[in-house]
Amino acid sequence: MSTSSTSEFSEAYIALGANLGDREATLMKAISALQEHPGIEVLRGSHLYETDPVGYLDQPCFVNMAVALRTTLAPEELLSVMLDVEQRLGRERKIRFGPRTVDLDLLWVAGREMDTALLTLPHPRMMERAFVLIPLSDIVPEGEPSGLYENIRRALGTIDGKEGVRFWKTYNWHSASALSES
Ligand code: X6L
Ligand code: MG
Ligand code: MG
Repeated sequence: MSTSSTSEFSEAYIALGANLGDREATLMKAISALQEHPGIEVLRGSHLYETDPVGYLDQPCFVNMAVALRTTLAPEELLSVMLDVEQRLGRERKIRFGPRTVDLDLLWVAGREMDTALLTLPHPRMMERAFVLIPLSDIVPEGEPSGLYENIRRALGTIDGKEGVRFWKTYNWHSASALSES
């Protein structure tokens, strides 16, 4: 029997970014909002990085980070929770690739590959973006069975733009329920 397809939890990784308002406070609120959802447990958080904008250059620097979570939700349900969190924190969609209060991107869900109109997994551009890979490499364990860690390391060896990602602040997520289980 396959454990990944029958487990009540899936492990997943999300990238977060913000470049308007109090960027750090907004990211912390987004993580708290995810954690407060009954079907989501935030397991680990990366450090915070200040990053030069990519794609649309005439906008403020971002703060980017990544979180690991486990969830009972299907990927589409998790995505819908993420979009709801973006809305509640005041995300407005104006300029494509432009400034945003907060952005939550679903990168990877254990054992899941999919390509629908709503969602592609793994995220098709995650291995091209230093502002995603550098935070992600903080929280993906070396022994991750799919080889995700090695894929991140390989991508980080070849991509451009790593100098545009600067360590900004340490961050340690302490999950209340993960602690109570241990
Ligand atoms: C050519 C054309 C090369 C477009 C790159 C890259 C477009 C990334 C969009 C691209 C291109 C994106 C963030 C950001 C954005 C972020 C930082 C995107 C979506 N989001 N820059 N730019 N952090 N530093 O979270 O990822 S827009
Ligand atoms: Mg994004
Ligand atoms: Mg997005």
